[in-house]
Amino acid sequence: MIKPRWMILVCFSLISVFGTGESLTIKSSNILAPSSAAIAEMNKAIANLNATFKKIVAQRGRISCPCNAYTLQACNNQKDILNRGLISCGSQLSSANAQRSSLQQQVNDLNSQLRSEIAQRSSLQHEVNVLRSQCRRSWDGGPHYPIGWTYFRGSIYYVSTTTANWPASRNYCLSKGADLVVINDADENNFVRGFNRKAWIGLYKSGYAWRWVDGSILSPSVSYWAPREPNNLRNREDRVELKFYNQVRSWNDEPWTTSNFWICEKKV
Ligand code: 2F8
Ligand code: CA
Repeated sequence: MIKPRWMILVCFSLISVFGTGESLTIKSSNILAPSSAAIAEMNKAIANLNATFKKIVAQRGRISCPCNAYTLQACNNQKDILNRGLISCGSQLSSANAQRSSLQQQVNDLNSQLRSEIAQRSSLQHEVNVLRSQCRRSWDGGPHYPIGWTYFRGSIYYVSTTTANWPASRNYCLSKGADLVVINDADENNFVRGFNRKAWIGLYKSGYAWRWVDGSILSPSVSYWAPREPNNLRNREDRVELKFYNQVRSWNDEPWTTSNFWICEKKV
């Protein structure tokens, strides 16, 4: 049988365990970012509480109260203290269990968030790789045009920044794998007029006809001579310039020796 004096000591030491509840307090840093260490800490606290609970129950079972009315009262008081300890211990246990569940939930949530972010990163990485390879392909062999060349309807066009006679102009274009521009319709004529330059085009006199540099004969329905042109002034005008770029009827015949800007065209 345990003496009431010892009981009081045992009870006070047990109650001091429950007094402030500090041993159960979870650091806010752990709650914000729960880790397996935080869960382990909770499990330890819960195990301690369970052990304490069992100890109190065992101590209470071992109390055997004497018949003396005075000591009986003291003994019952100790029993009350132990019972209150049990109640406090039980409620702290449930609170610790609830905190552990909440922490576990946070760990689960964070893990699933992590998994989803890893999957998202992998998908983005894949996208980056695809774009990189597309860029590389485009840079290596895709449709990229040299600086100064402008794309229009399947061709690229270049307007010179210096001037030269007609054959020298044509040679420049040929050296670039292009030729002087061949104007096939009104849209293309309007496009080249948009360069706002008096410039050589790929049209020249061939016998009595006008011929494009691609070998085709000028069609009267697709010609844009300026009024009163071609006039073959002084009987020496055998090449064509786009002269009046502000108007649809913009062409003029000129001697090949005239120094002009020029327009190259290259099919792409
Ligand atoms: O330089 C030749 C050029 O001279 C004139 O234009 C300034 C002629 N224009 C007219 O006669 C209306 C062009 O036909 C000629 O090519
Ligand atoms: Ca003329």
